Amino acid sequence: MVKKLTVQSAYELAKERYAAIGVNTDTVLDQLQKISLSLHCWQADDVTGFENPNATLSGGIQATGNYPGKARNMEELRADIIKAASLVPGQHRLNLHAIYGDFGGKFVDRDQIEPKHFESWMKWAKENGFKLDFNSTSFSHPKSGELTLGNPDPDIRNFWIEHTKRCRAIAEAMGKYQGSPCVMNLWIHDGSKDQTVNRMKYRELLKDSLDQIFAIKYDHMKDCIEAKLFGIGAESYTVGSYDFYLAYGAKNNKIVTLDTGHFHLTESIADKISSLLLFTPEIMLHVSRPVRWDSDHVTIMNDDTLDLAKEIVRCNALDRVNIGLDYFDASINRIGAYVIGSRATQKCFLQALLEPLSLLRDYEAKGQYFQRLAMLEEDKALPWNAVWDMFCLKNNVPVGEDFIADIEQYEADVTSKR
Ligand code: RNT
Ligand code: ZN
Repeated sequence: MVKKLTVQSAYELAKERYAAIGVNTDTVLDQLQKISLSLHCWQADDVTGFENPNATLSGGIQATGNYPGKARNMEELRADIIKAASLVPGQHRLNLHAIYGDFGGKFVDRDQIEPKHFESWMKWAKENGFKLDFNSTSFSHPKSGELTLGNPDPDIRNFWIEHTKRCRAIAEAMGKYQGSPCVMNLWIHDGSKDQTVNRMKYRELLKDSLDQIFAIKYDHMKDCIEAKLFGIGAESYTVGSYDFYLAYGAKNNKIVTLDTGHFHLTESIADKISSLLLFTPEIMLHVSRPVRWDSDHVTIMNDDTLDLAKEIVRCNALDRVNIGLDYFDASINRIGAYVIGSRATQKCFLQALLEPLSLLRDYEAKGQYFQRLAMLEEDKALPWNAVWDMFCLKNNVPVGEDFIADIEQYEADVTSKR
């Protein structure tokens, strides 16, 4: 166990070290405290949901691995989320997908869902200190096929329009109930495996579907639209591409969701932040880790995530960026996966907040580029970890690697018995 006294004295030294370059670590701790992550409920059960326990995941996404202990029902999923959140410092949100409704053991089709199917979630969330976010679910359904909101078949397209409209109404009910806007993300997998000669047609249909879906104005929810590059089995064309949603969002004042796995692998997501913020109201992030493709590996504290966090802080945009996580690894302890990814994301934001920005900007203004680069390099090795440990200590969660033992214990007591 990391000793409290060790954390406190290391923090005092770090505080002094950062003060020398004009950074107040106490202020940074307060800023970090205000950053809420939106934890994705679907990490606990490999994106299965409660519509049908034998559902197979479709829509070009995959959770690979077969680690024992996956949550099999709502009770287990809720318990796992509470456990994960107890090991992550701070107050966080929970991101639900439409297939996670409380359907009371009955089959409720997607064009029939209502706020009442999420009432128990709303109450549970309130009791446990979470605010809810929401997602429509177009995948893993007999009507999913290759095309949903972009489908030329009016029956199928209308089914999904109805589903998505209902999801917005549910998000509105959640937002009202919890007194904090519910952020609703719309992602569809529409695309085609091989070359299509109708790129325009499906996009026209999607645009029209979105116009219909967004016709009602709500006050307690926020709409996000998530683009993608390709999916498994939909490699040649994606109807909802980045250009498509960027243009739609800029024109219709909608939030564009940036999933860090949805771009060419060498593309910088960080560089998109400032451009988007000039033309769209806010940003929704799906923080993930693509390994060679949109593999949804557990988020870690890598350069991509650090760059993203730094860019958001440098844009002074923390209040305009909603930070959601989106990965699903079924090959390791799933609660551990939540905790690693959440804490890694927070560590990135912490380092971003600790950056000696005014000093760096001063160098830049004076054309002192050697000094700027030197400081950026030195910054990497400053004792941010002592500030992180203090943040964990203050929040009463395990410091450093101590959370490993907690997860092992939960595995021995709970998940291994499933
Ligand atoms: C898929 C998208 C989408 C999903 C979730 C489950 O590539 O990233 O956000 O991961 O809706
Ligand atoms: Zn995503």
